Amino acid sequence: MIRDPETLEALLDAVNRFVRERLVPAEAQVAETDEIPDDIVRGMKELGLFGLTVPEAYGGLGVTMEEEVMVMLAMGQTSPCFRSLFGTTVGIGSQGILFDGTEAQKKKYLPRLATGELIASFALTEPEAGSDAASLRTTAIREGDHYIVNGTKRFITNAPHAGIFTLMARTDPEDKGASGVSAFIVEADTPGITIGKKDRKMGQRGAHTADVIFENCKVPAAQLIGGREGQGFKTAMKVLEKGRIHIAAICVGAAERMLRDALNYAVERRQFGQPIAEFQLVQAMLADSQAEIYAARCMVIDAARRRDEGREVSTEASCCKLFASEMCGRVADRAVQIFGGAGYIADYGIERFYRDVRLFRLYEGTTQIQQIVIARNLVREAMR
Ligand code: COS
Repeated sequence: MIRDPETLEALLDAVNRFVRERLVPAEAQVAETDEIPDDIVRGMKELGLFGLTVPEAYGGLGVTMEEEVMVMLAMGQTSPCFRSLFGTTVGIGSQGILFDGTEAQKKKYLPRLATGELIASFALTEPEAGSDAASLRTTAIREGDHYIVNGTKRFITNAPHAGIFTLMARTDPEDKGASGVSAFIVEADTPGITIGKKDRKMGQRGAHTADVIFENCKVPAAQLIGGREGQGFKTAMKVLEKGRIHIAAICVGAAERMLRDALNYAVERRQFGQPIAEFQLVQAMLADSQAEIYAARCMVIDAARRRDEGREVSTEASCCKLFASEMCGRVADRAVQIFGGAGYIADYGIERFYRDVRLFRLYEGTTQIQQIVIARNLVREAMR
């Protein structure tokens, strides 16, 4: 759903300009230094990117899913690390508060998230619990008006920068499954929290992940999202479901960028007396990429519209994440192939994208998890 085409167009123009003029020229530097410069972060805040999904009543732009997708298609045109900084805040980091938080929790945190003053991280994954999210072991045991949290969270995006964590922890240690899990908003400066050293990753330099270790961390009971125990796994699933459409849109944007770079290279690069773009074997790679990008783009927009209509989109969100991330991987591979030897050399940039986009098939639910979600939904429906 697009609320007002003119307002959206103005936002997209601003985002496209920002991507073109500020982010793309900074890509190599960010990859080199592993830091996003402060003036770029300021620019993101000025554009309202940190408040994209926060409702207007709490100081954000309150975009619909379709509008969010349009912004992510534009943001995807540059290094994914830039999206990662505000994307976890407007996405999985804060949506739990929005979906299931109390009014007091929304009022306390959403306005500060919307301005970018607070960065939000999503703390679900653990050393022993990734795809099997319901098996998480971090505990939050009620003692009076507090919970005592113990456990380790792993690969937590933006952990070194986070002001708050949406934390999933087991409030009922007797219940080993999903219904023993609760969600909390934990302020990062709460005593008992240690952030591990930044992970050394395959790509996406500039985006930082780390362990978050909780040792007898005393979290006020008022931080329990929605004030109800046992709802945390469902909150996490709702958050991830929406996040999958968001990430799929980023995959489409990144694939468009890689195809554009590969096409420009193919037109310039001459072999056997002609631009390599004139060879049919190269054209096949360009054509297959364009067709798959178009398919993924249509899927993502359709899923977003369905979600805006209030329809159930568990299957569609997983289809989008599965297809768009795998498609993005194929396009990255073909783009490197079209660049030939230059595709393997860092100076040309495509090698960096190839590494950066590899993560899309892994995080926020691997391809195999998306297959499981889709198949389970199909079978459940058929057996009804
Ligand atoms: N929206 C709302 N509720 C949902 C939901 C969704 N999309 N998906 C599941 N639930 C609910 C179920 O309805 C169920 O509630 P009831 O007990 O009331 O019926 C509850 O959550 C447990 O669901 P389920 O039985 O499906 O749990 P499983 O442990 O079997 O879940 C999958 C399996 C694979 C679906 C889940 O663990 C998952 O998505 N894993 C991937 C997690 C992930 O993305 N990790 C990446 C790191 S986080 S960035």
